[in-house]
Amino acid sequence: MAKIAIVGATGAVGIELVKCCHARKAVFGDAPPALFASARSAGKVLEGPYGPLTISEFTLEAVQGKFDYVFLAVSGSFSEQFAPSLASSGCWVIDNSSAFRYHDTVPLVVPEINFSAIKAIGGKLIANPNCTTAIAAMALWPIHQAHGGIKRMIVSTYQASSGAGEPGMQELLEGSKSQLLDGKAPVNKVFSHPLPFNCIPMIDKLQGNGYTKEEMKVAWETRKIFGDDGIKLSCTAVRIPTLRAHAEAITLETAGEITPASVLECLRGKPGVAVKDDPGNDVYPMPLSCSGEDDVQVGRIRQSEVFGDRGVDLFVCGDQLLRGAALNAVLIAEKLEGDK
Ligand code: 11C
Repeated sequence: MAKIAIVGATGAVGIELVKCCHARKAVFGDAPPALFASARSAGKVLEGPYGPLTISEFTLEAVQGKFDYVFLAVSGSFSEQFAPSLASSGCWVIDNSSAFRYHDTVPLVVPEINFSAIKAIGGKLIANPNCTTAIAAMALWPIHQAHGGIKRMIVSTYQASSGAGEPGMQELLEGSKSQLLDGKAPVNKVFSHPLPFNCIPMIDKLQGNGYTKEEMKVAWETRKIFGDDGIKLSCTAVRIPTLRAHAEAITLETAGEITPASVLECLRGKPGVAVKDDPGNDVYPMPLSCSGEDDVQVGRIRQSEVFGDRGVDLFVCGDQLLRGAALNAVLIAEKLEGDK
């Protein structure tokens, strides 16, 4: 029976972490995870698949050394402050923030791809990737392996409001309602512009090279997860008015020859990947059809007009809160539990 703590349990990712643990009761046991959040949320009751669970205030003393797995769904600064002490107290700490993703001493893990990095790097702190990276990586890794490696990629993202957490989703819903029901322009506080009926081509902070941090995360993290610093990747990240699934259009060039058929062959049967590629019958990945689903969907696979027999274009979609956050983290813990 694994002892699990979820810190940041009241947020959109925290709530999905509870559901993902419950769905794996056969692995972790029947006991519910202990839920922690800020003093403001302490005492609140969270309704979920285990029944009502009361949130406790997070303190280092309440958590360190007391759990097998601690999932952090908190800010980067919170993780920076507490994750190392929690990990050195003997808990496995799986951190959803970007605080440690680029540290050489911390593995950045998509369990189907580079679980072995945990043992290779050592330590008990594990970083969970950015959602946009994790979703694309599920589709790209089999292609990378089967075609002599991906050399270059151009990624354009269509990112859901859930990337900004529950407040982002609420702002989209409230803004859409106020426009449609009252004819009032949507108000924006979470996003830098109104999101309903709009798209915003700027996610996270601008970097010195003109890209945003979200765009650079996709490049930095893909290279680290794939263990290949040679991959060239250029990304444009765009927020669109969807609720909880990110979509990505990807053009890639491989070292070896590649065809839509060879892509289908390498993707078929891969855990966590669902091929949705029958455009003649309107079957392709979409945010609505992958919301609430564990699998990342891949489709619209076609030979690239730019890279010829060394390139394809494809479209990928995944639930931002699941593969992009909670599910990936819980699958890491599930594999660690299986490794015992
Ligand atoms: C978004 N990808 O859609 C971001 C959210 O690095 O974990 C996740 C940020 C991160 O806004």
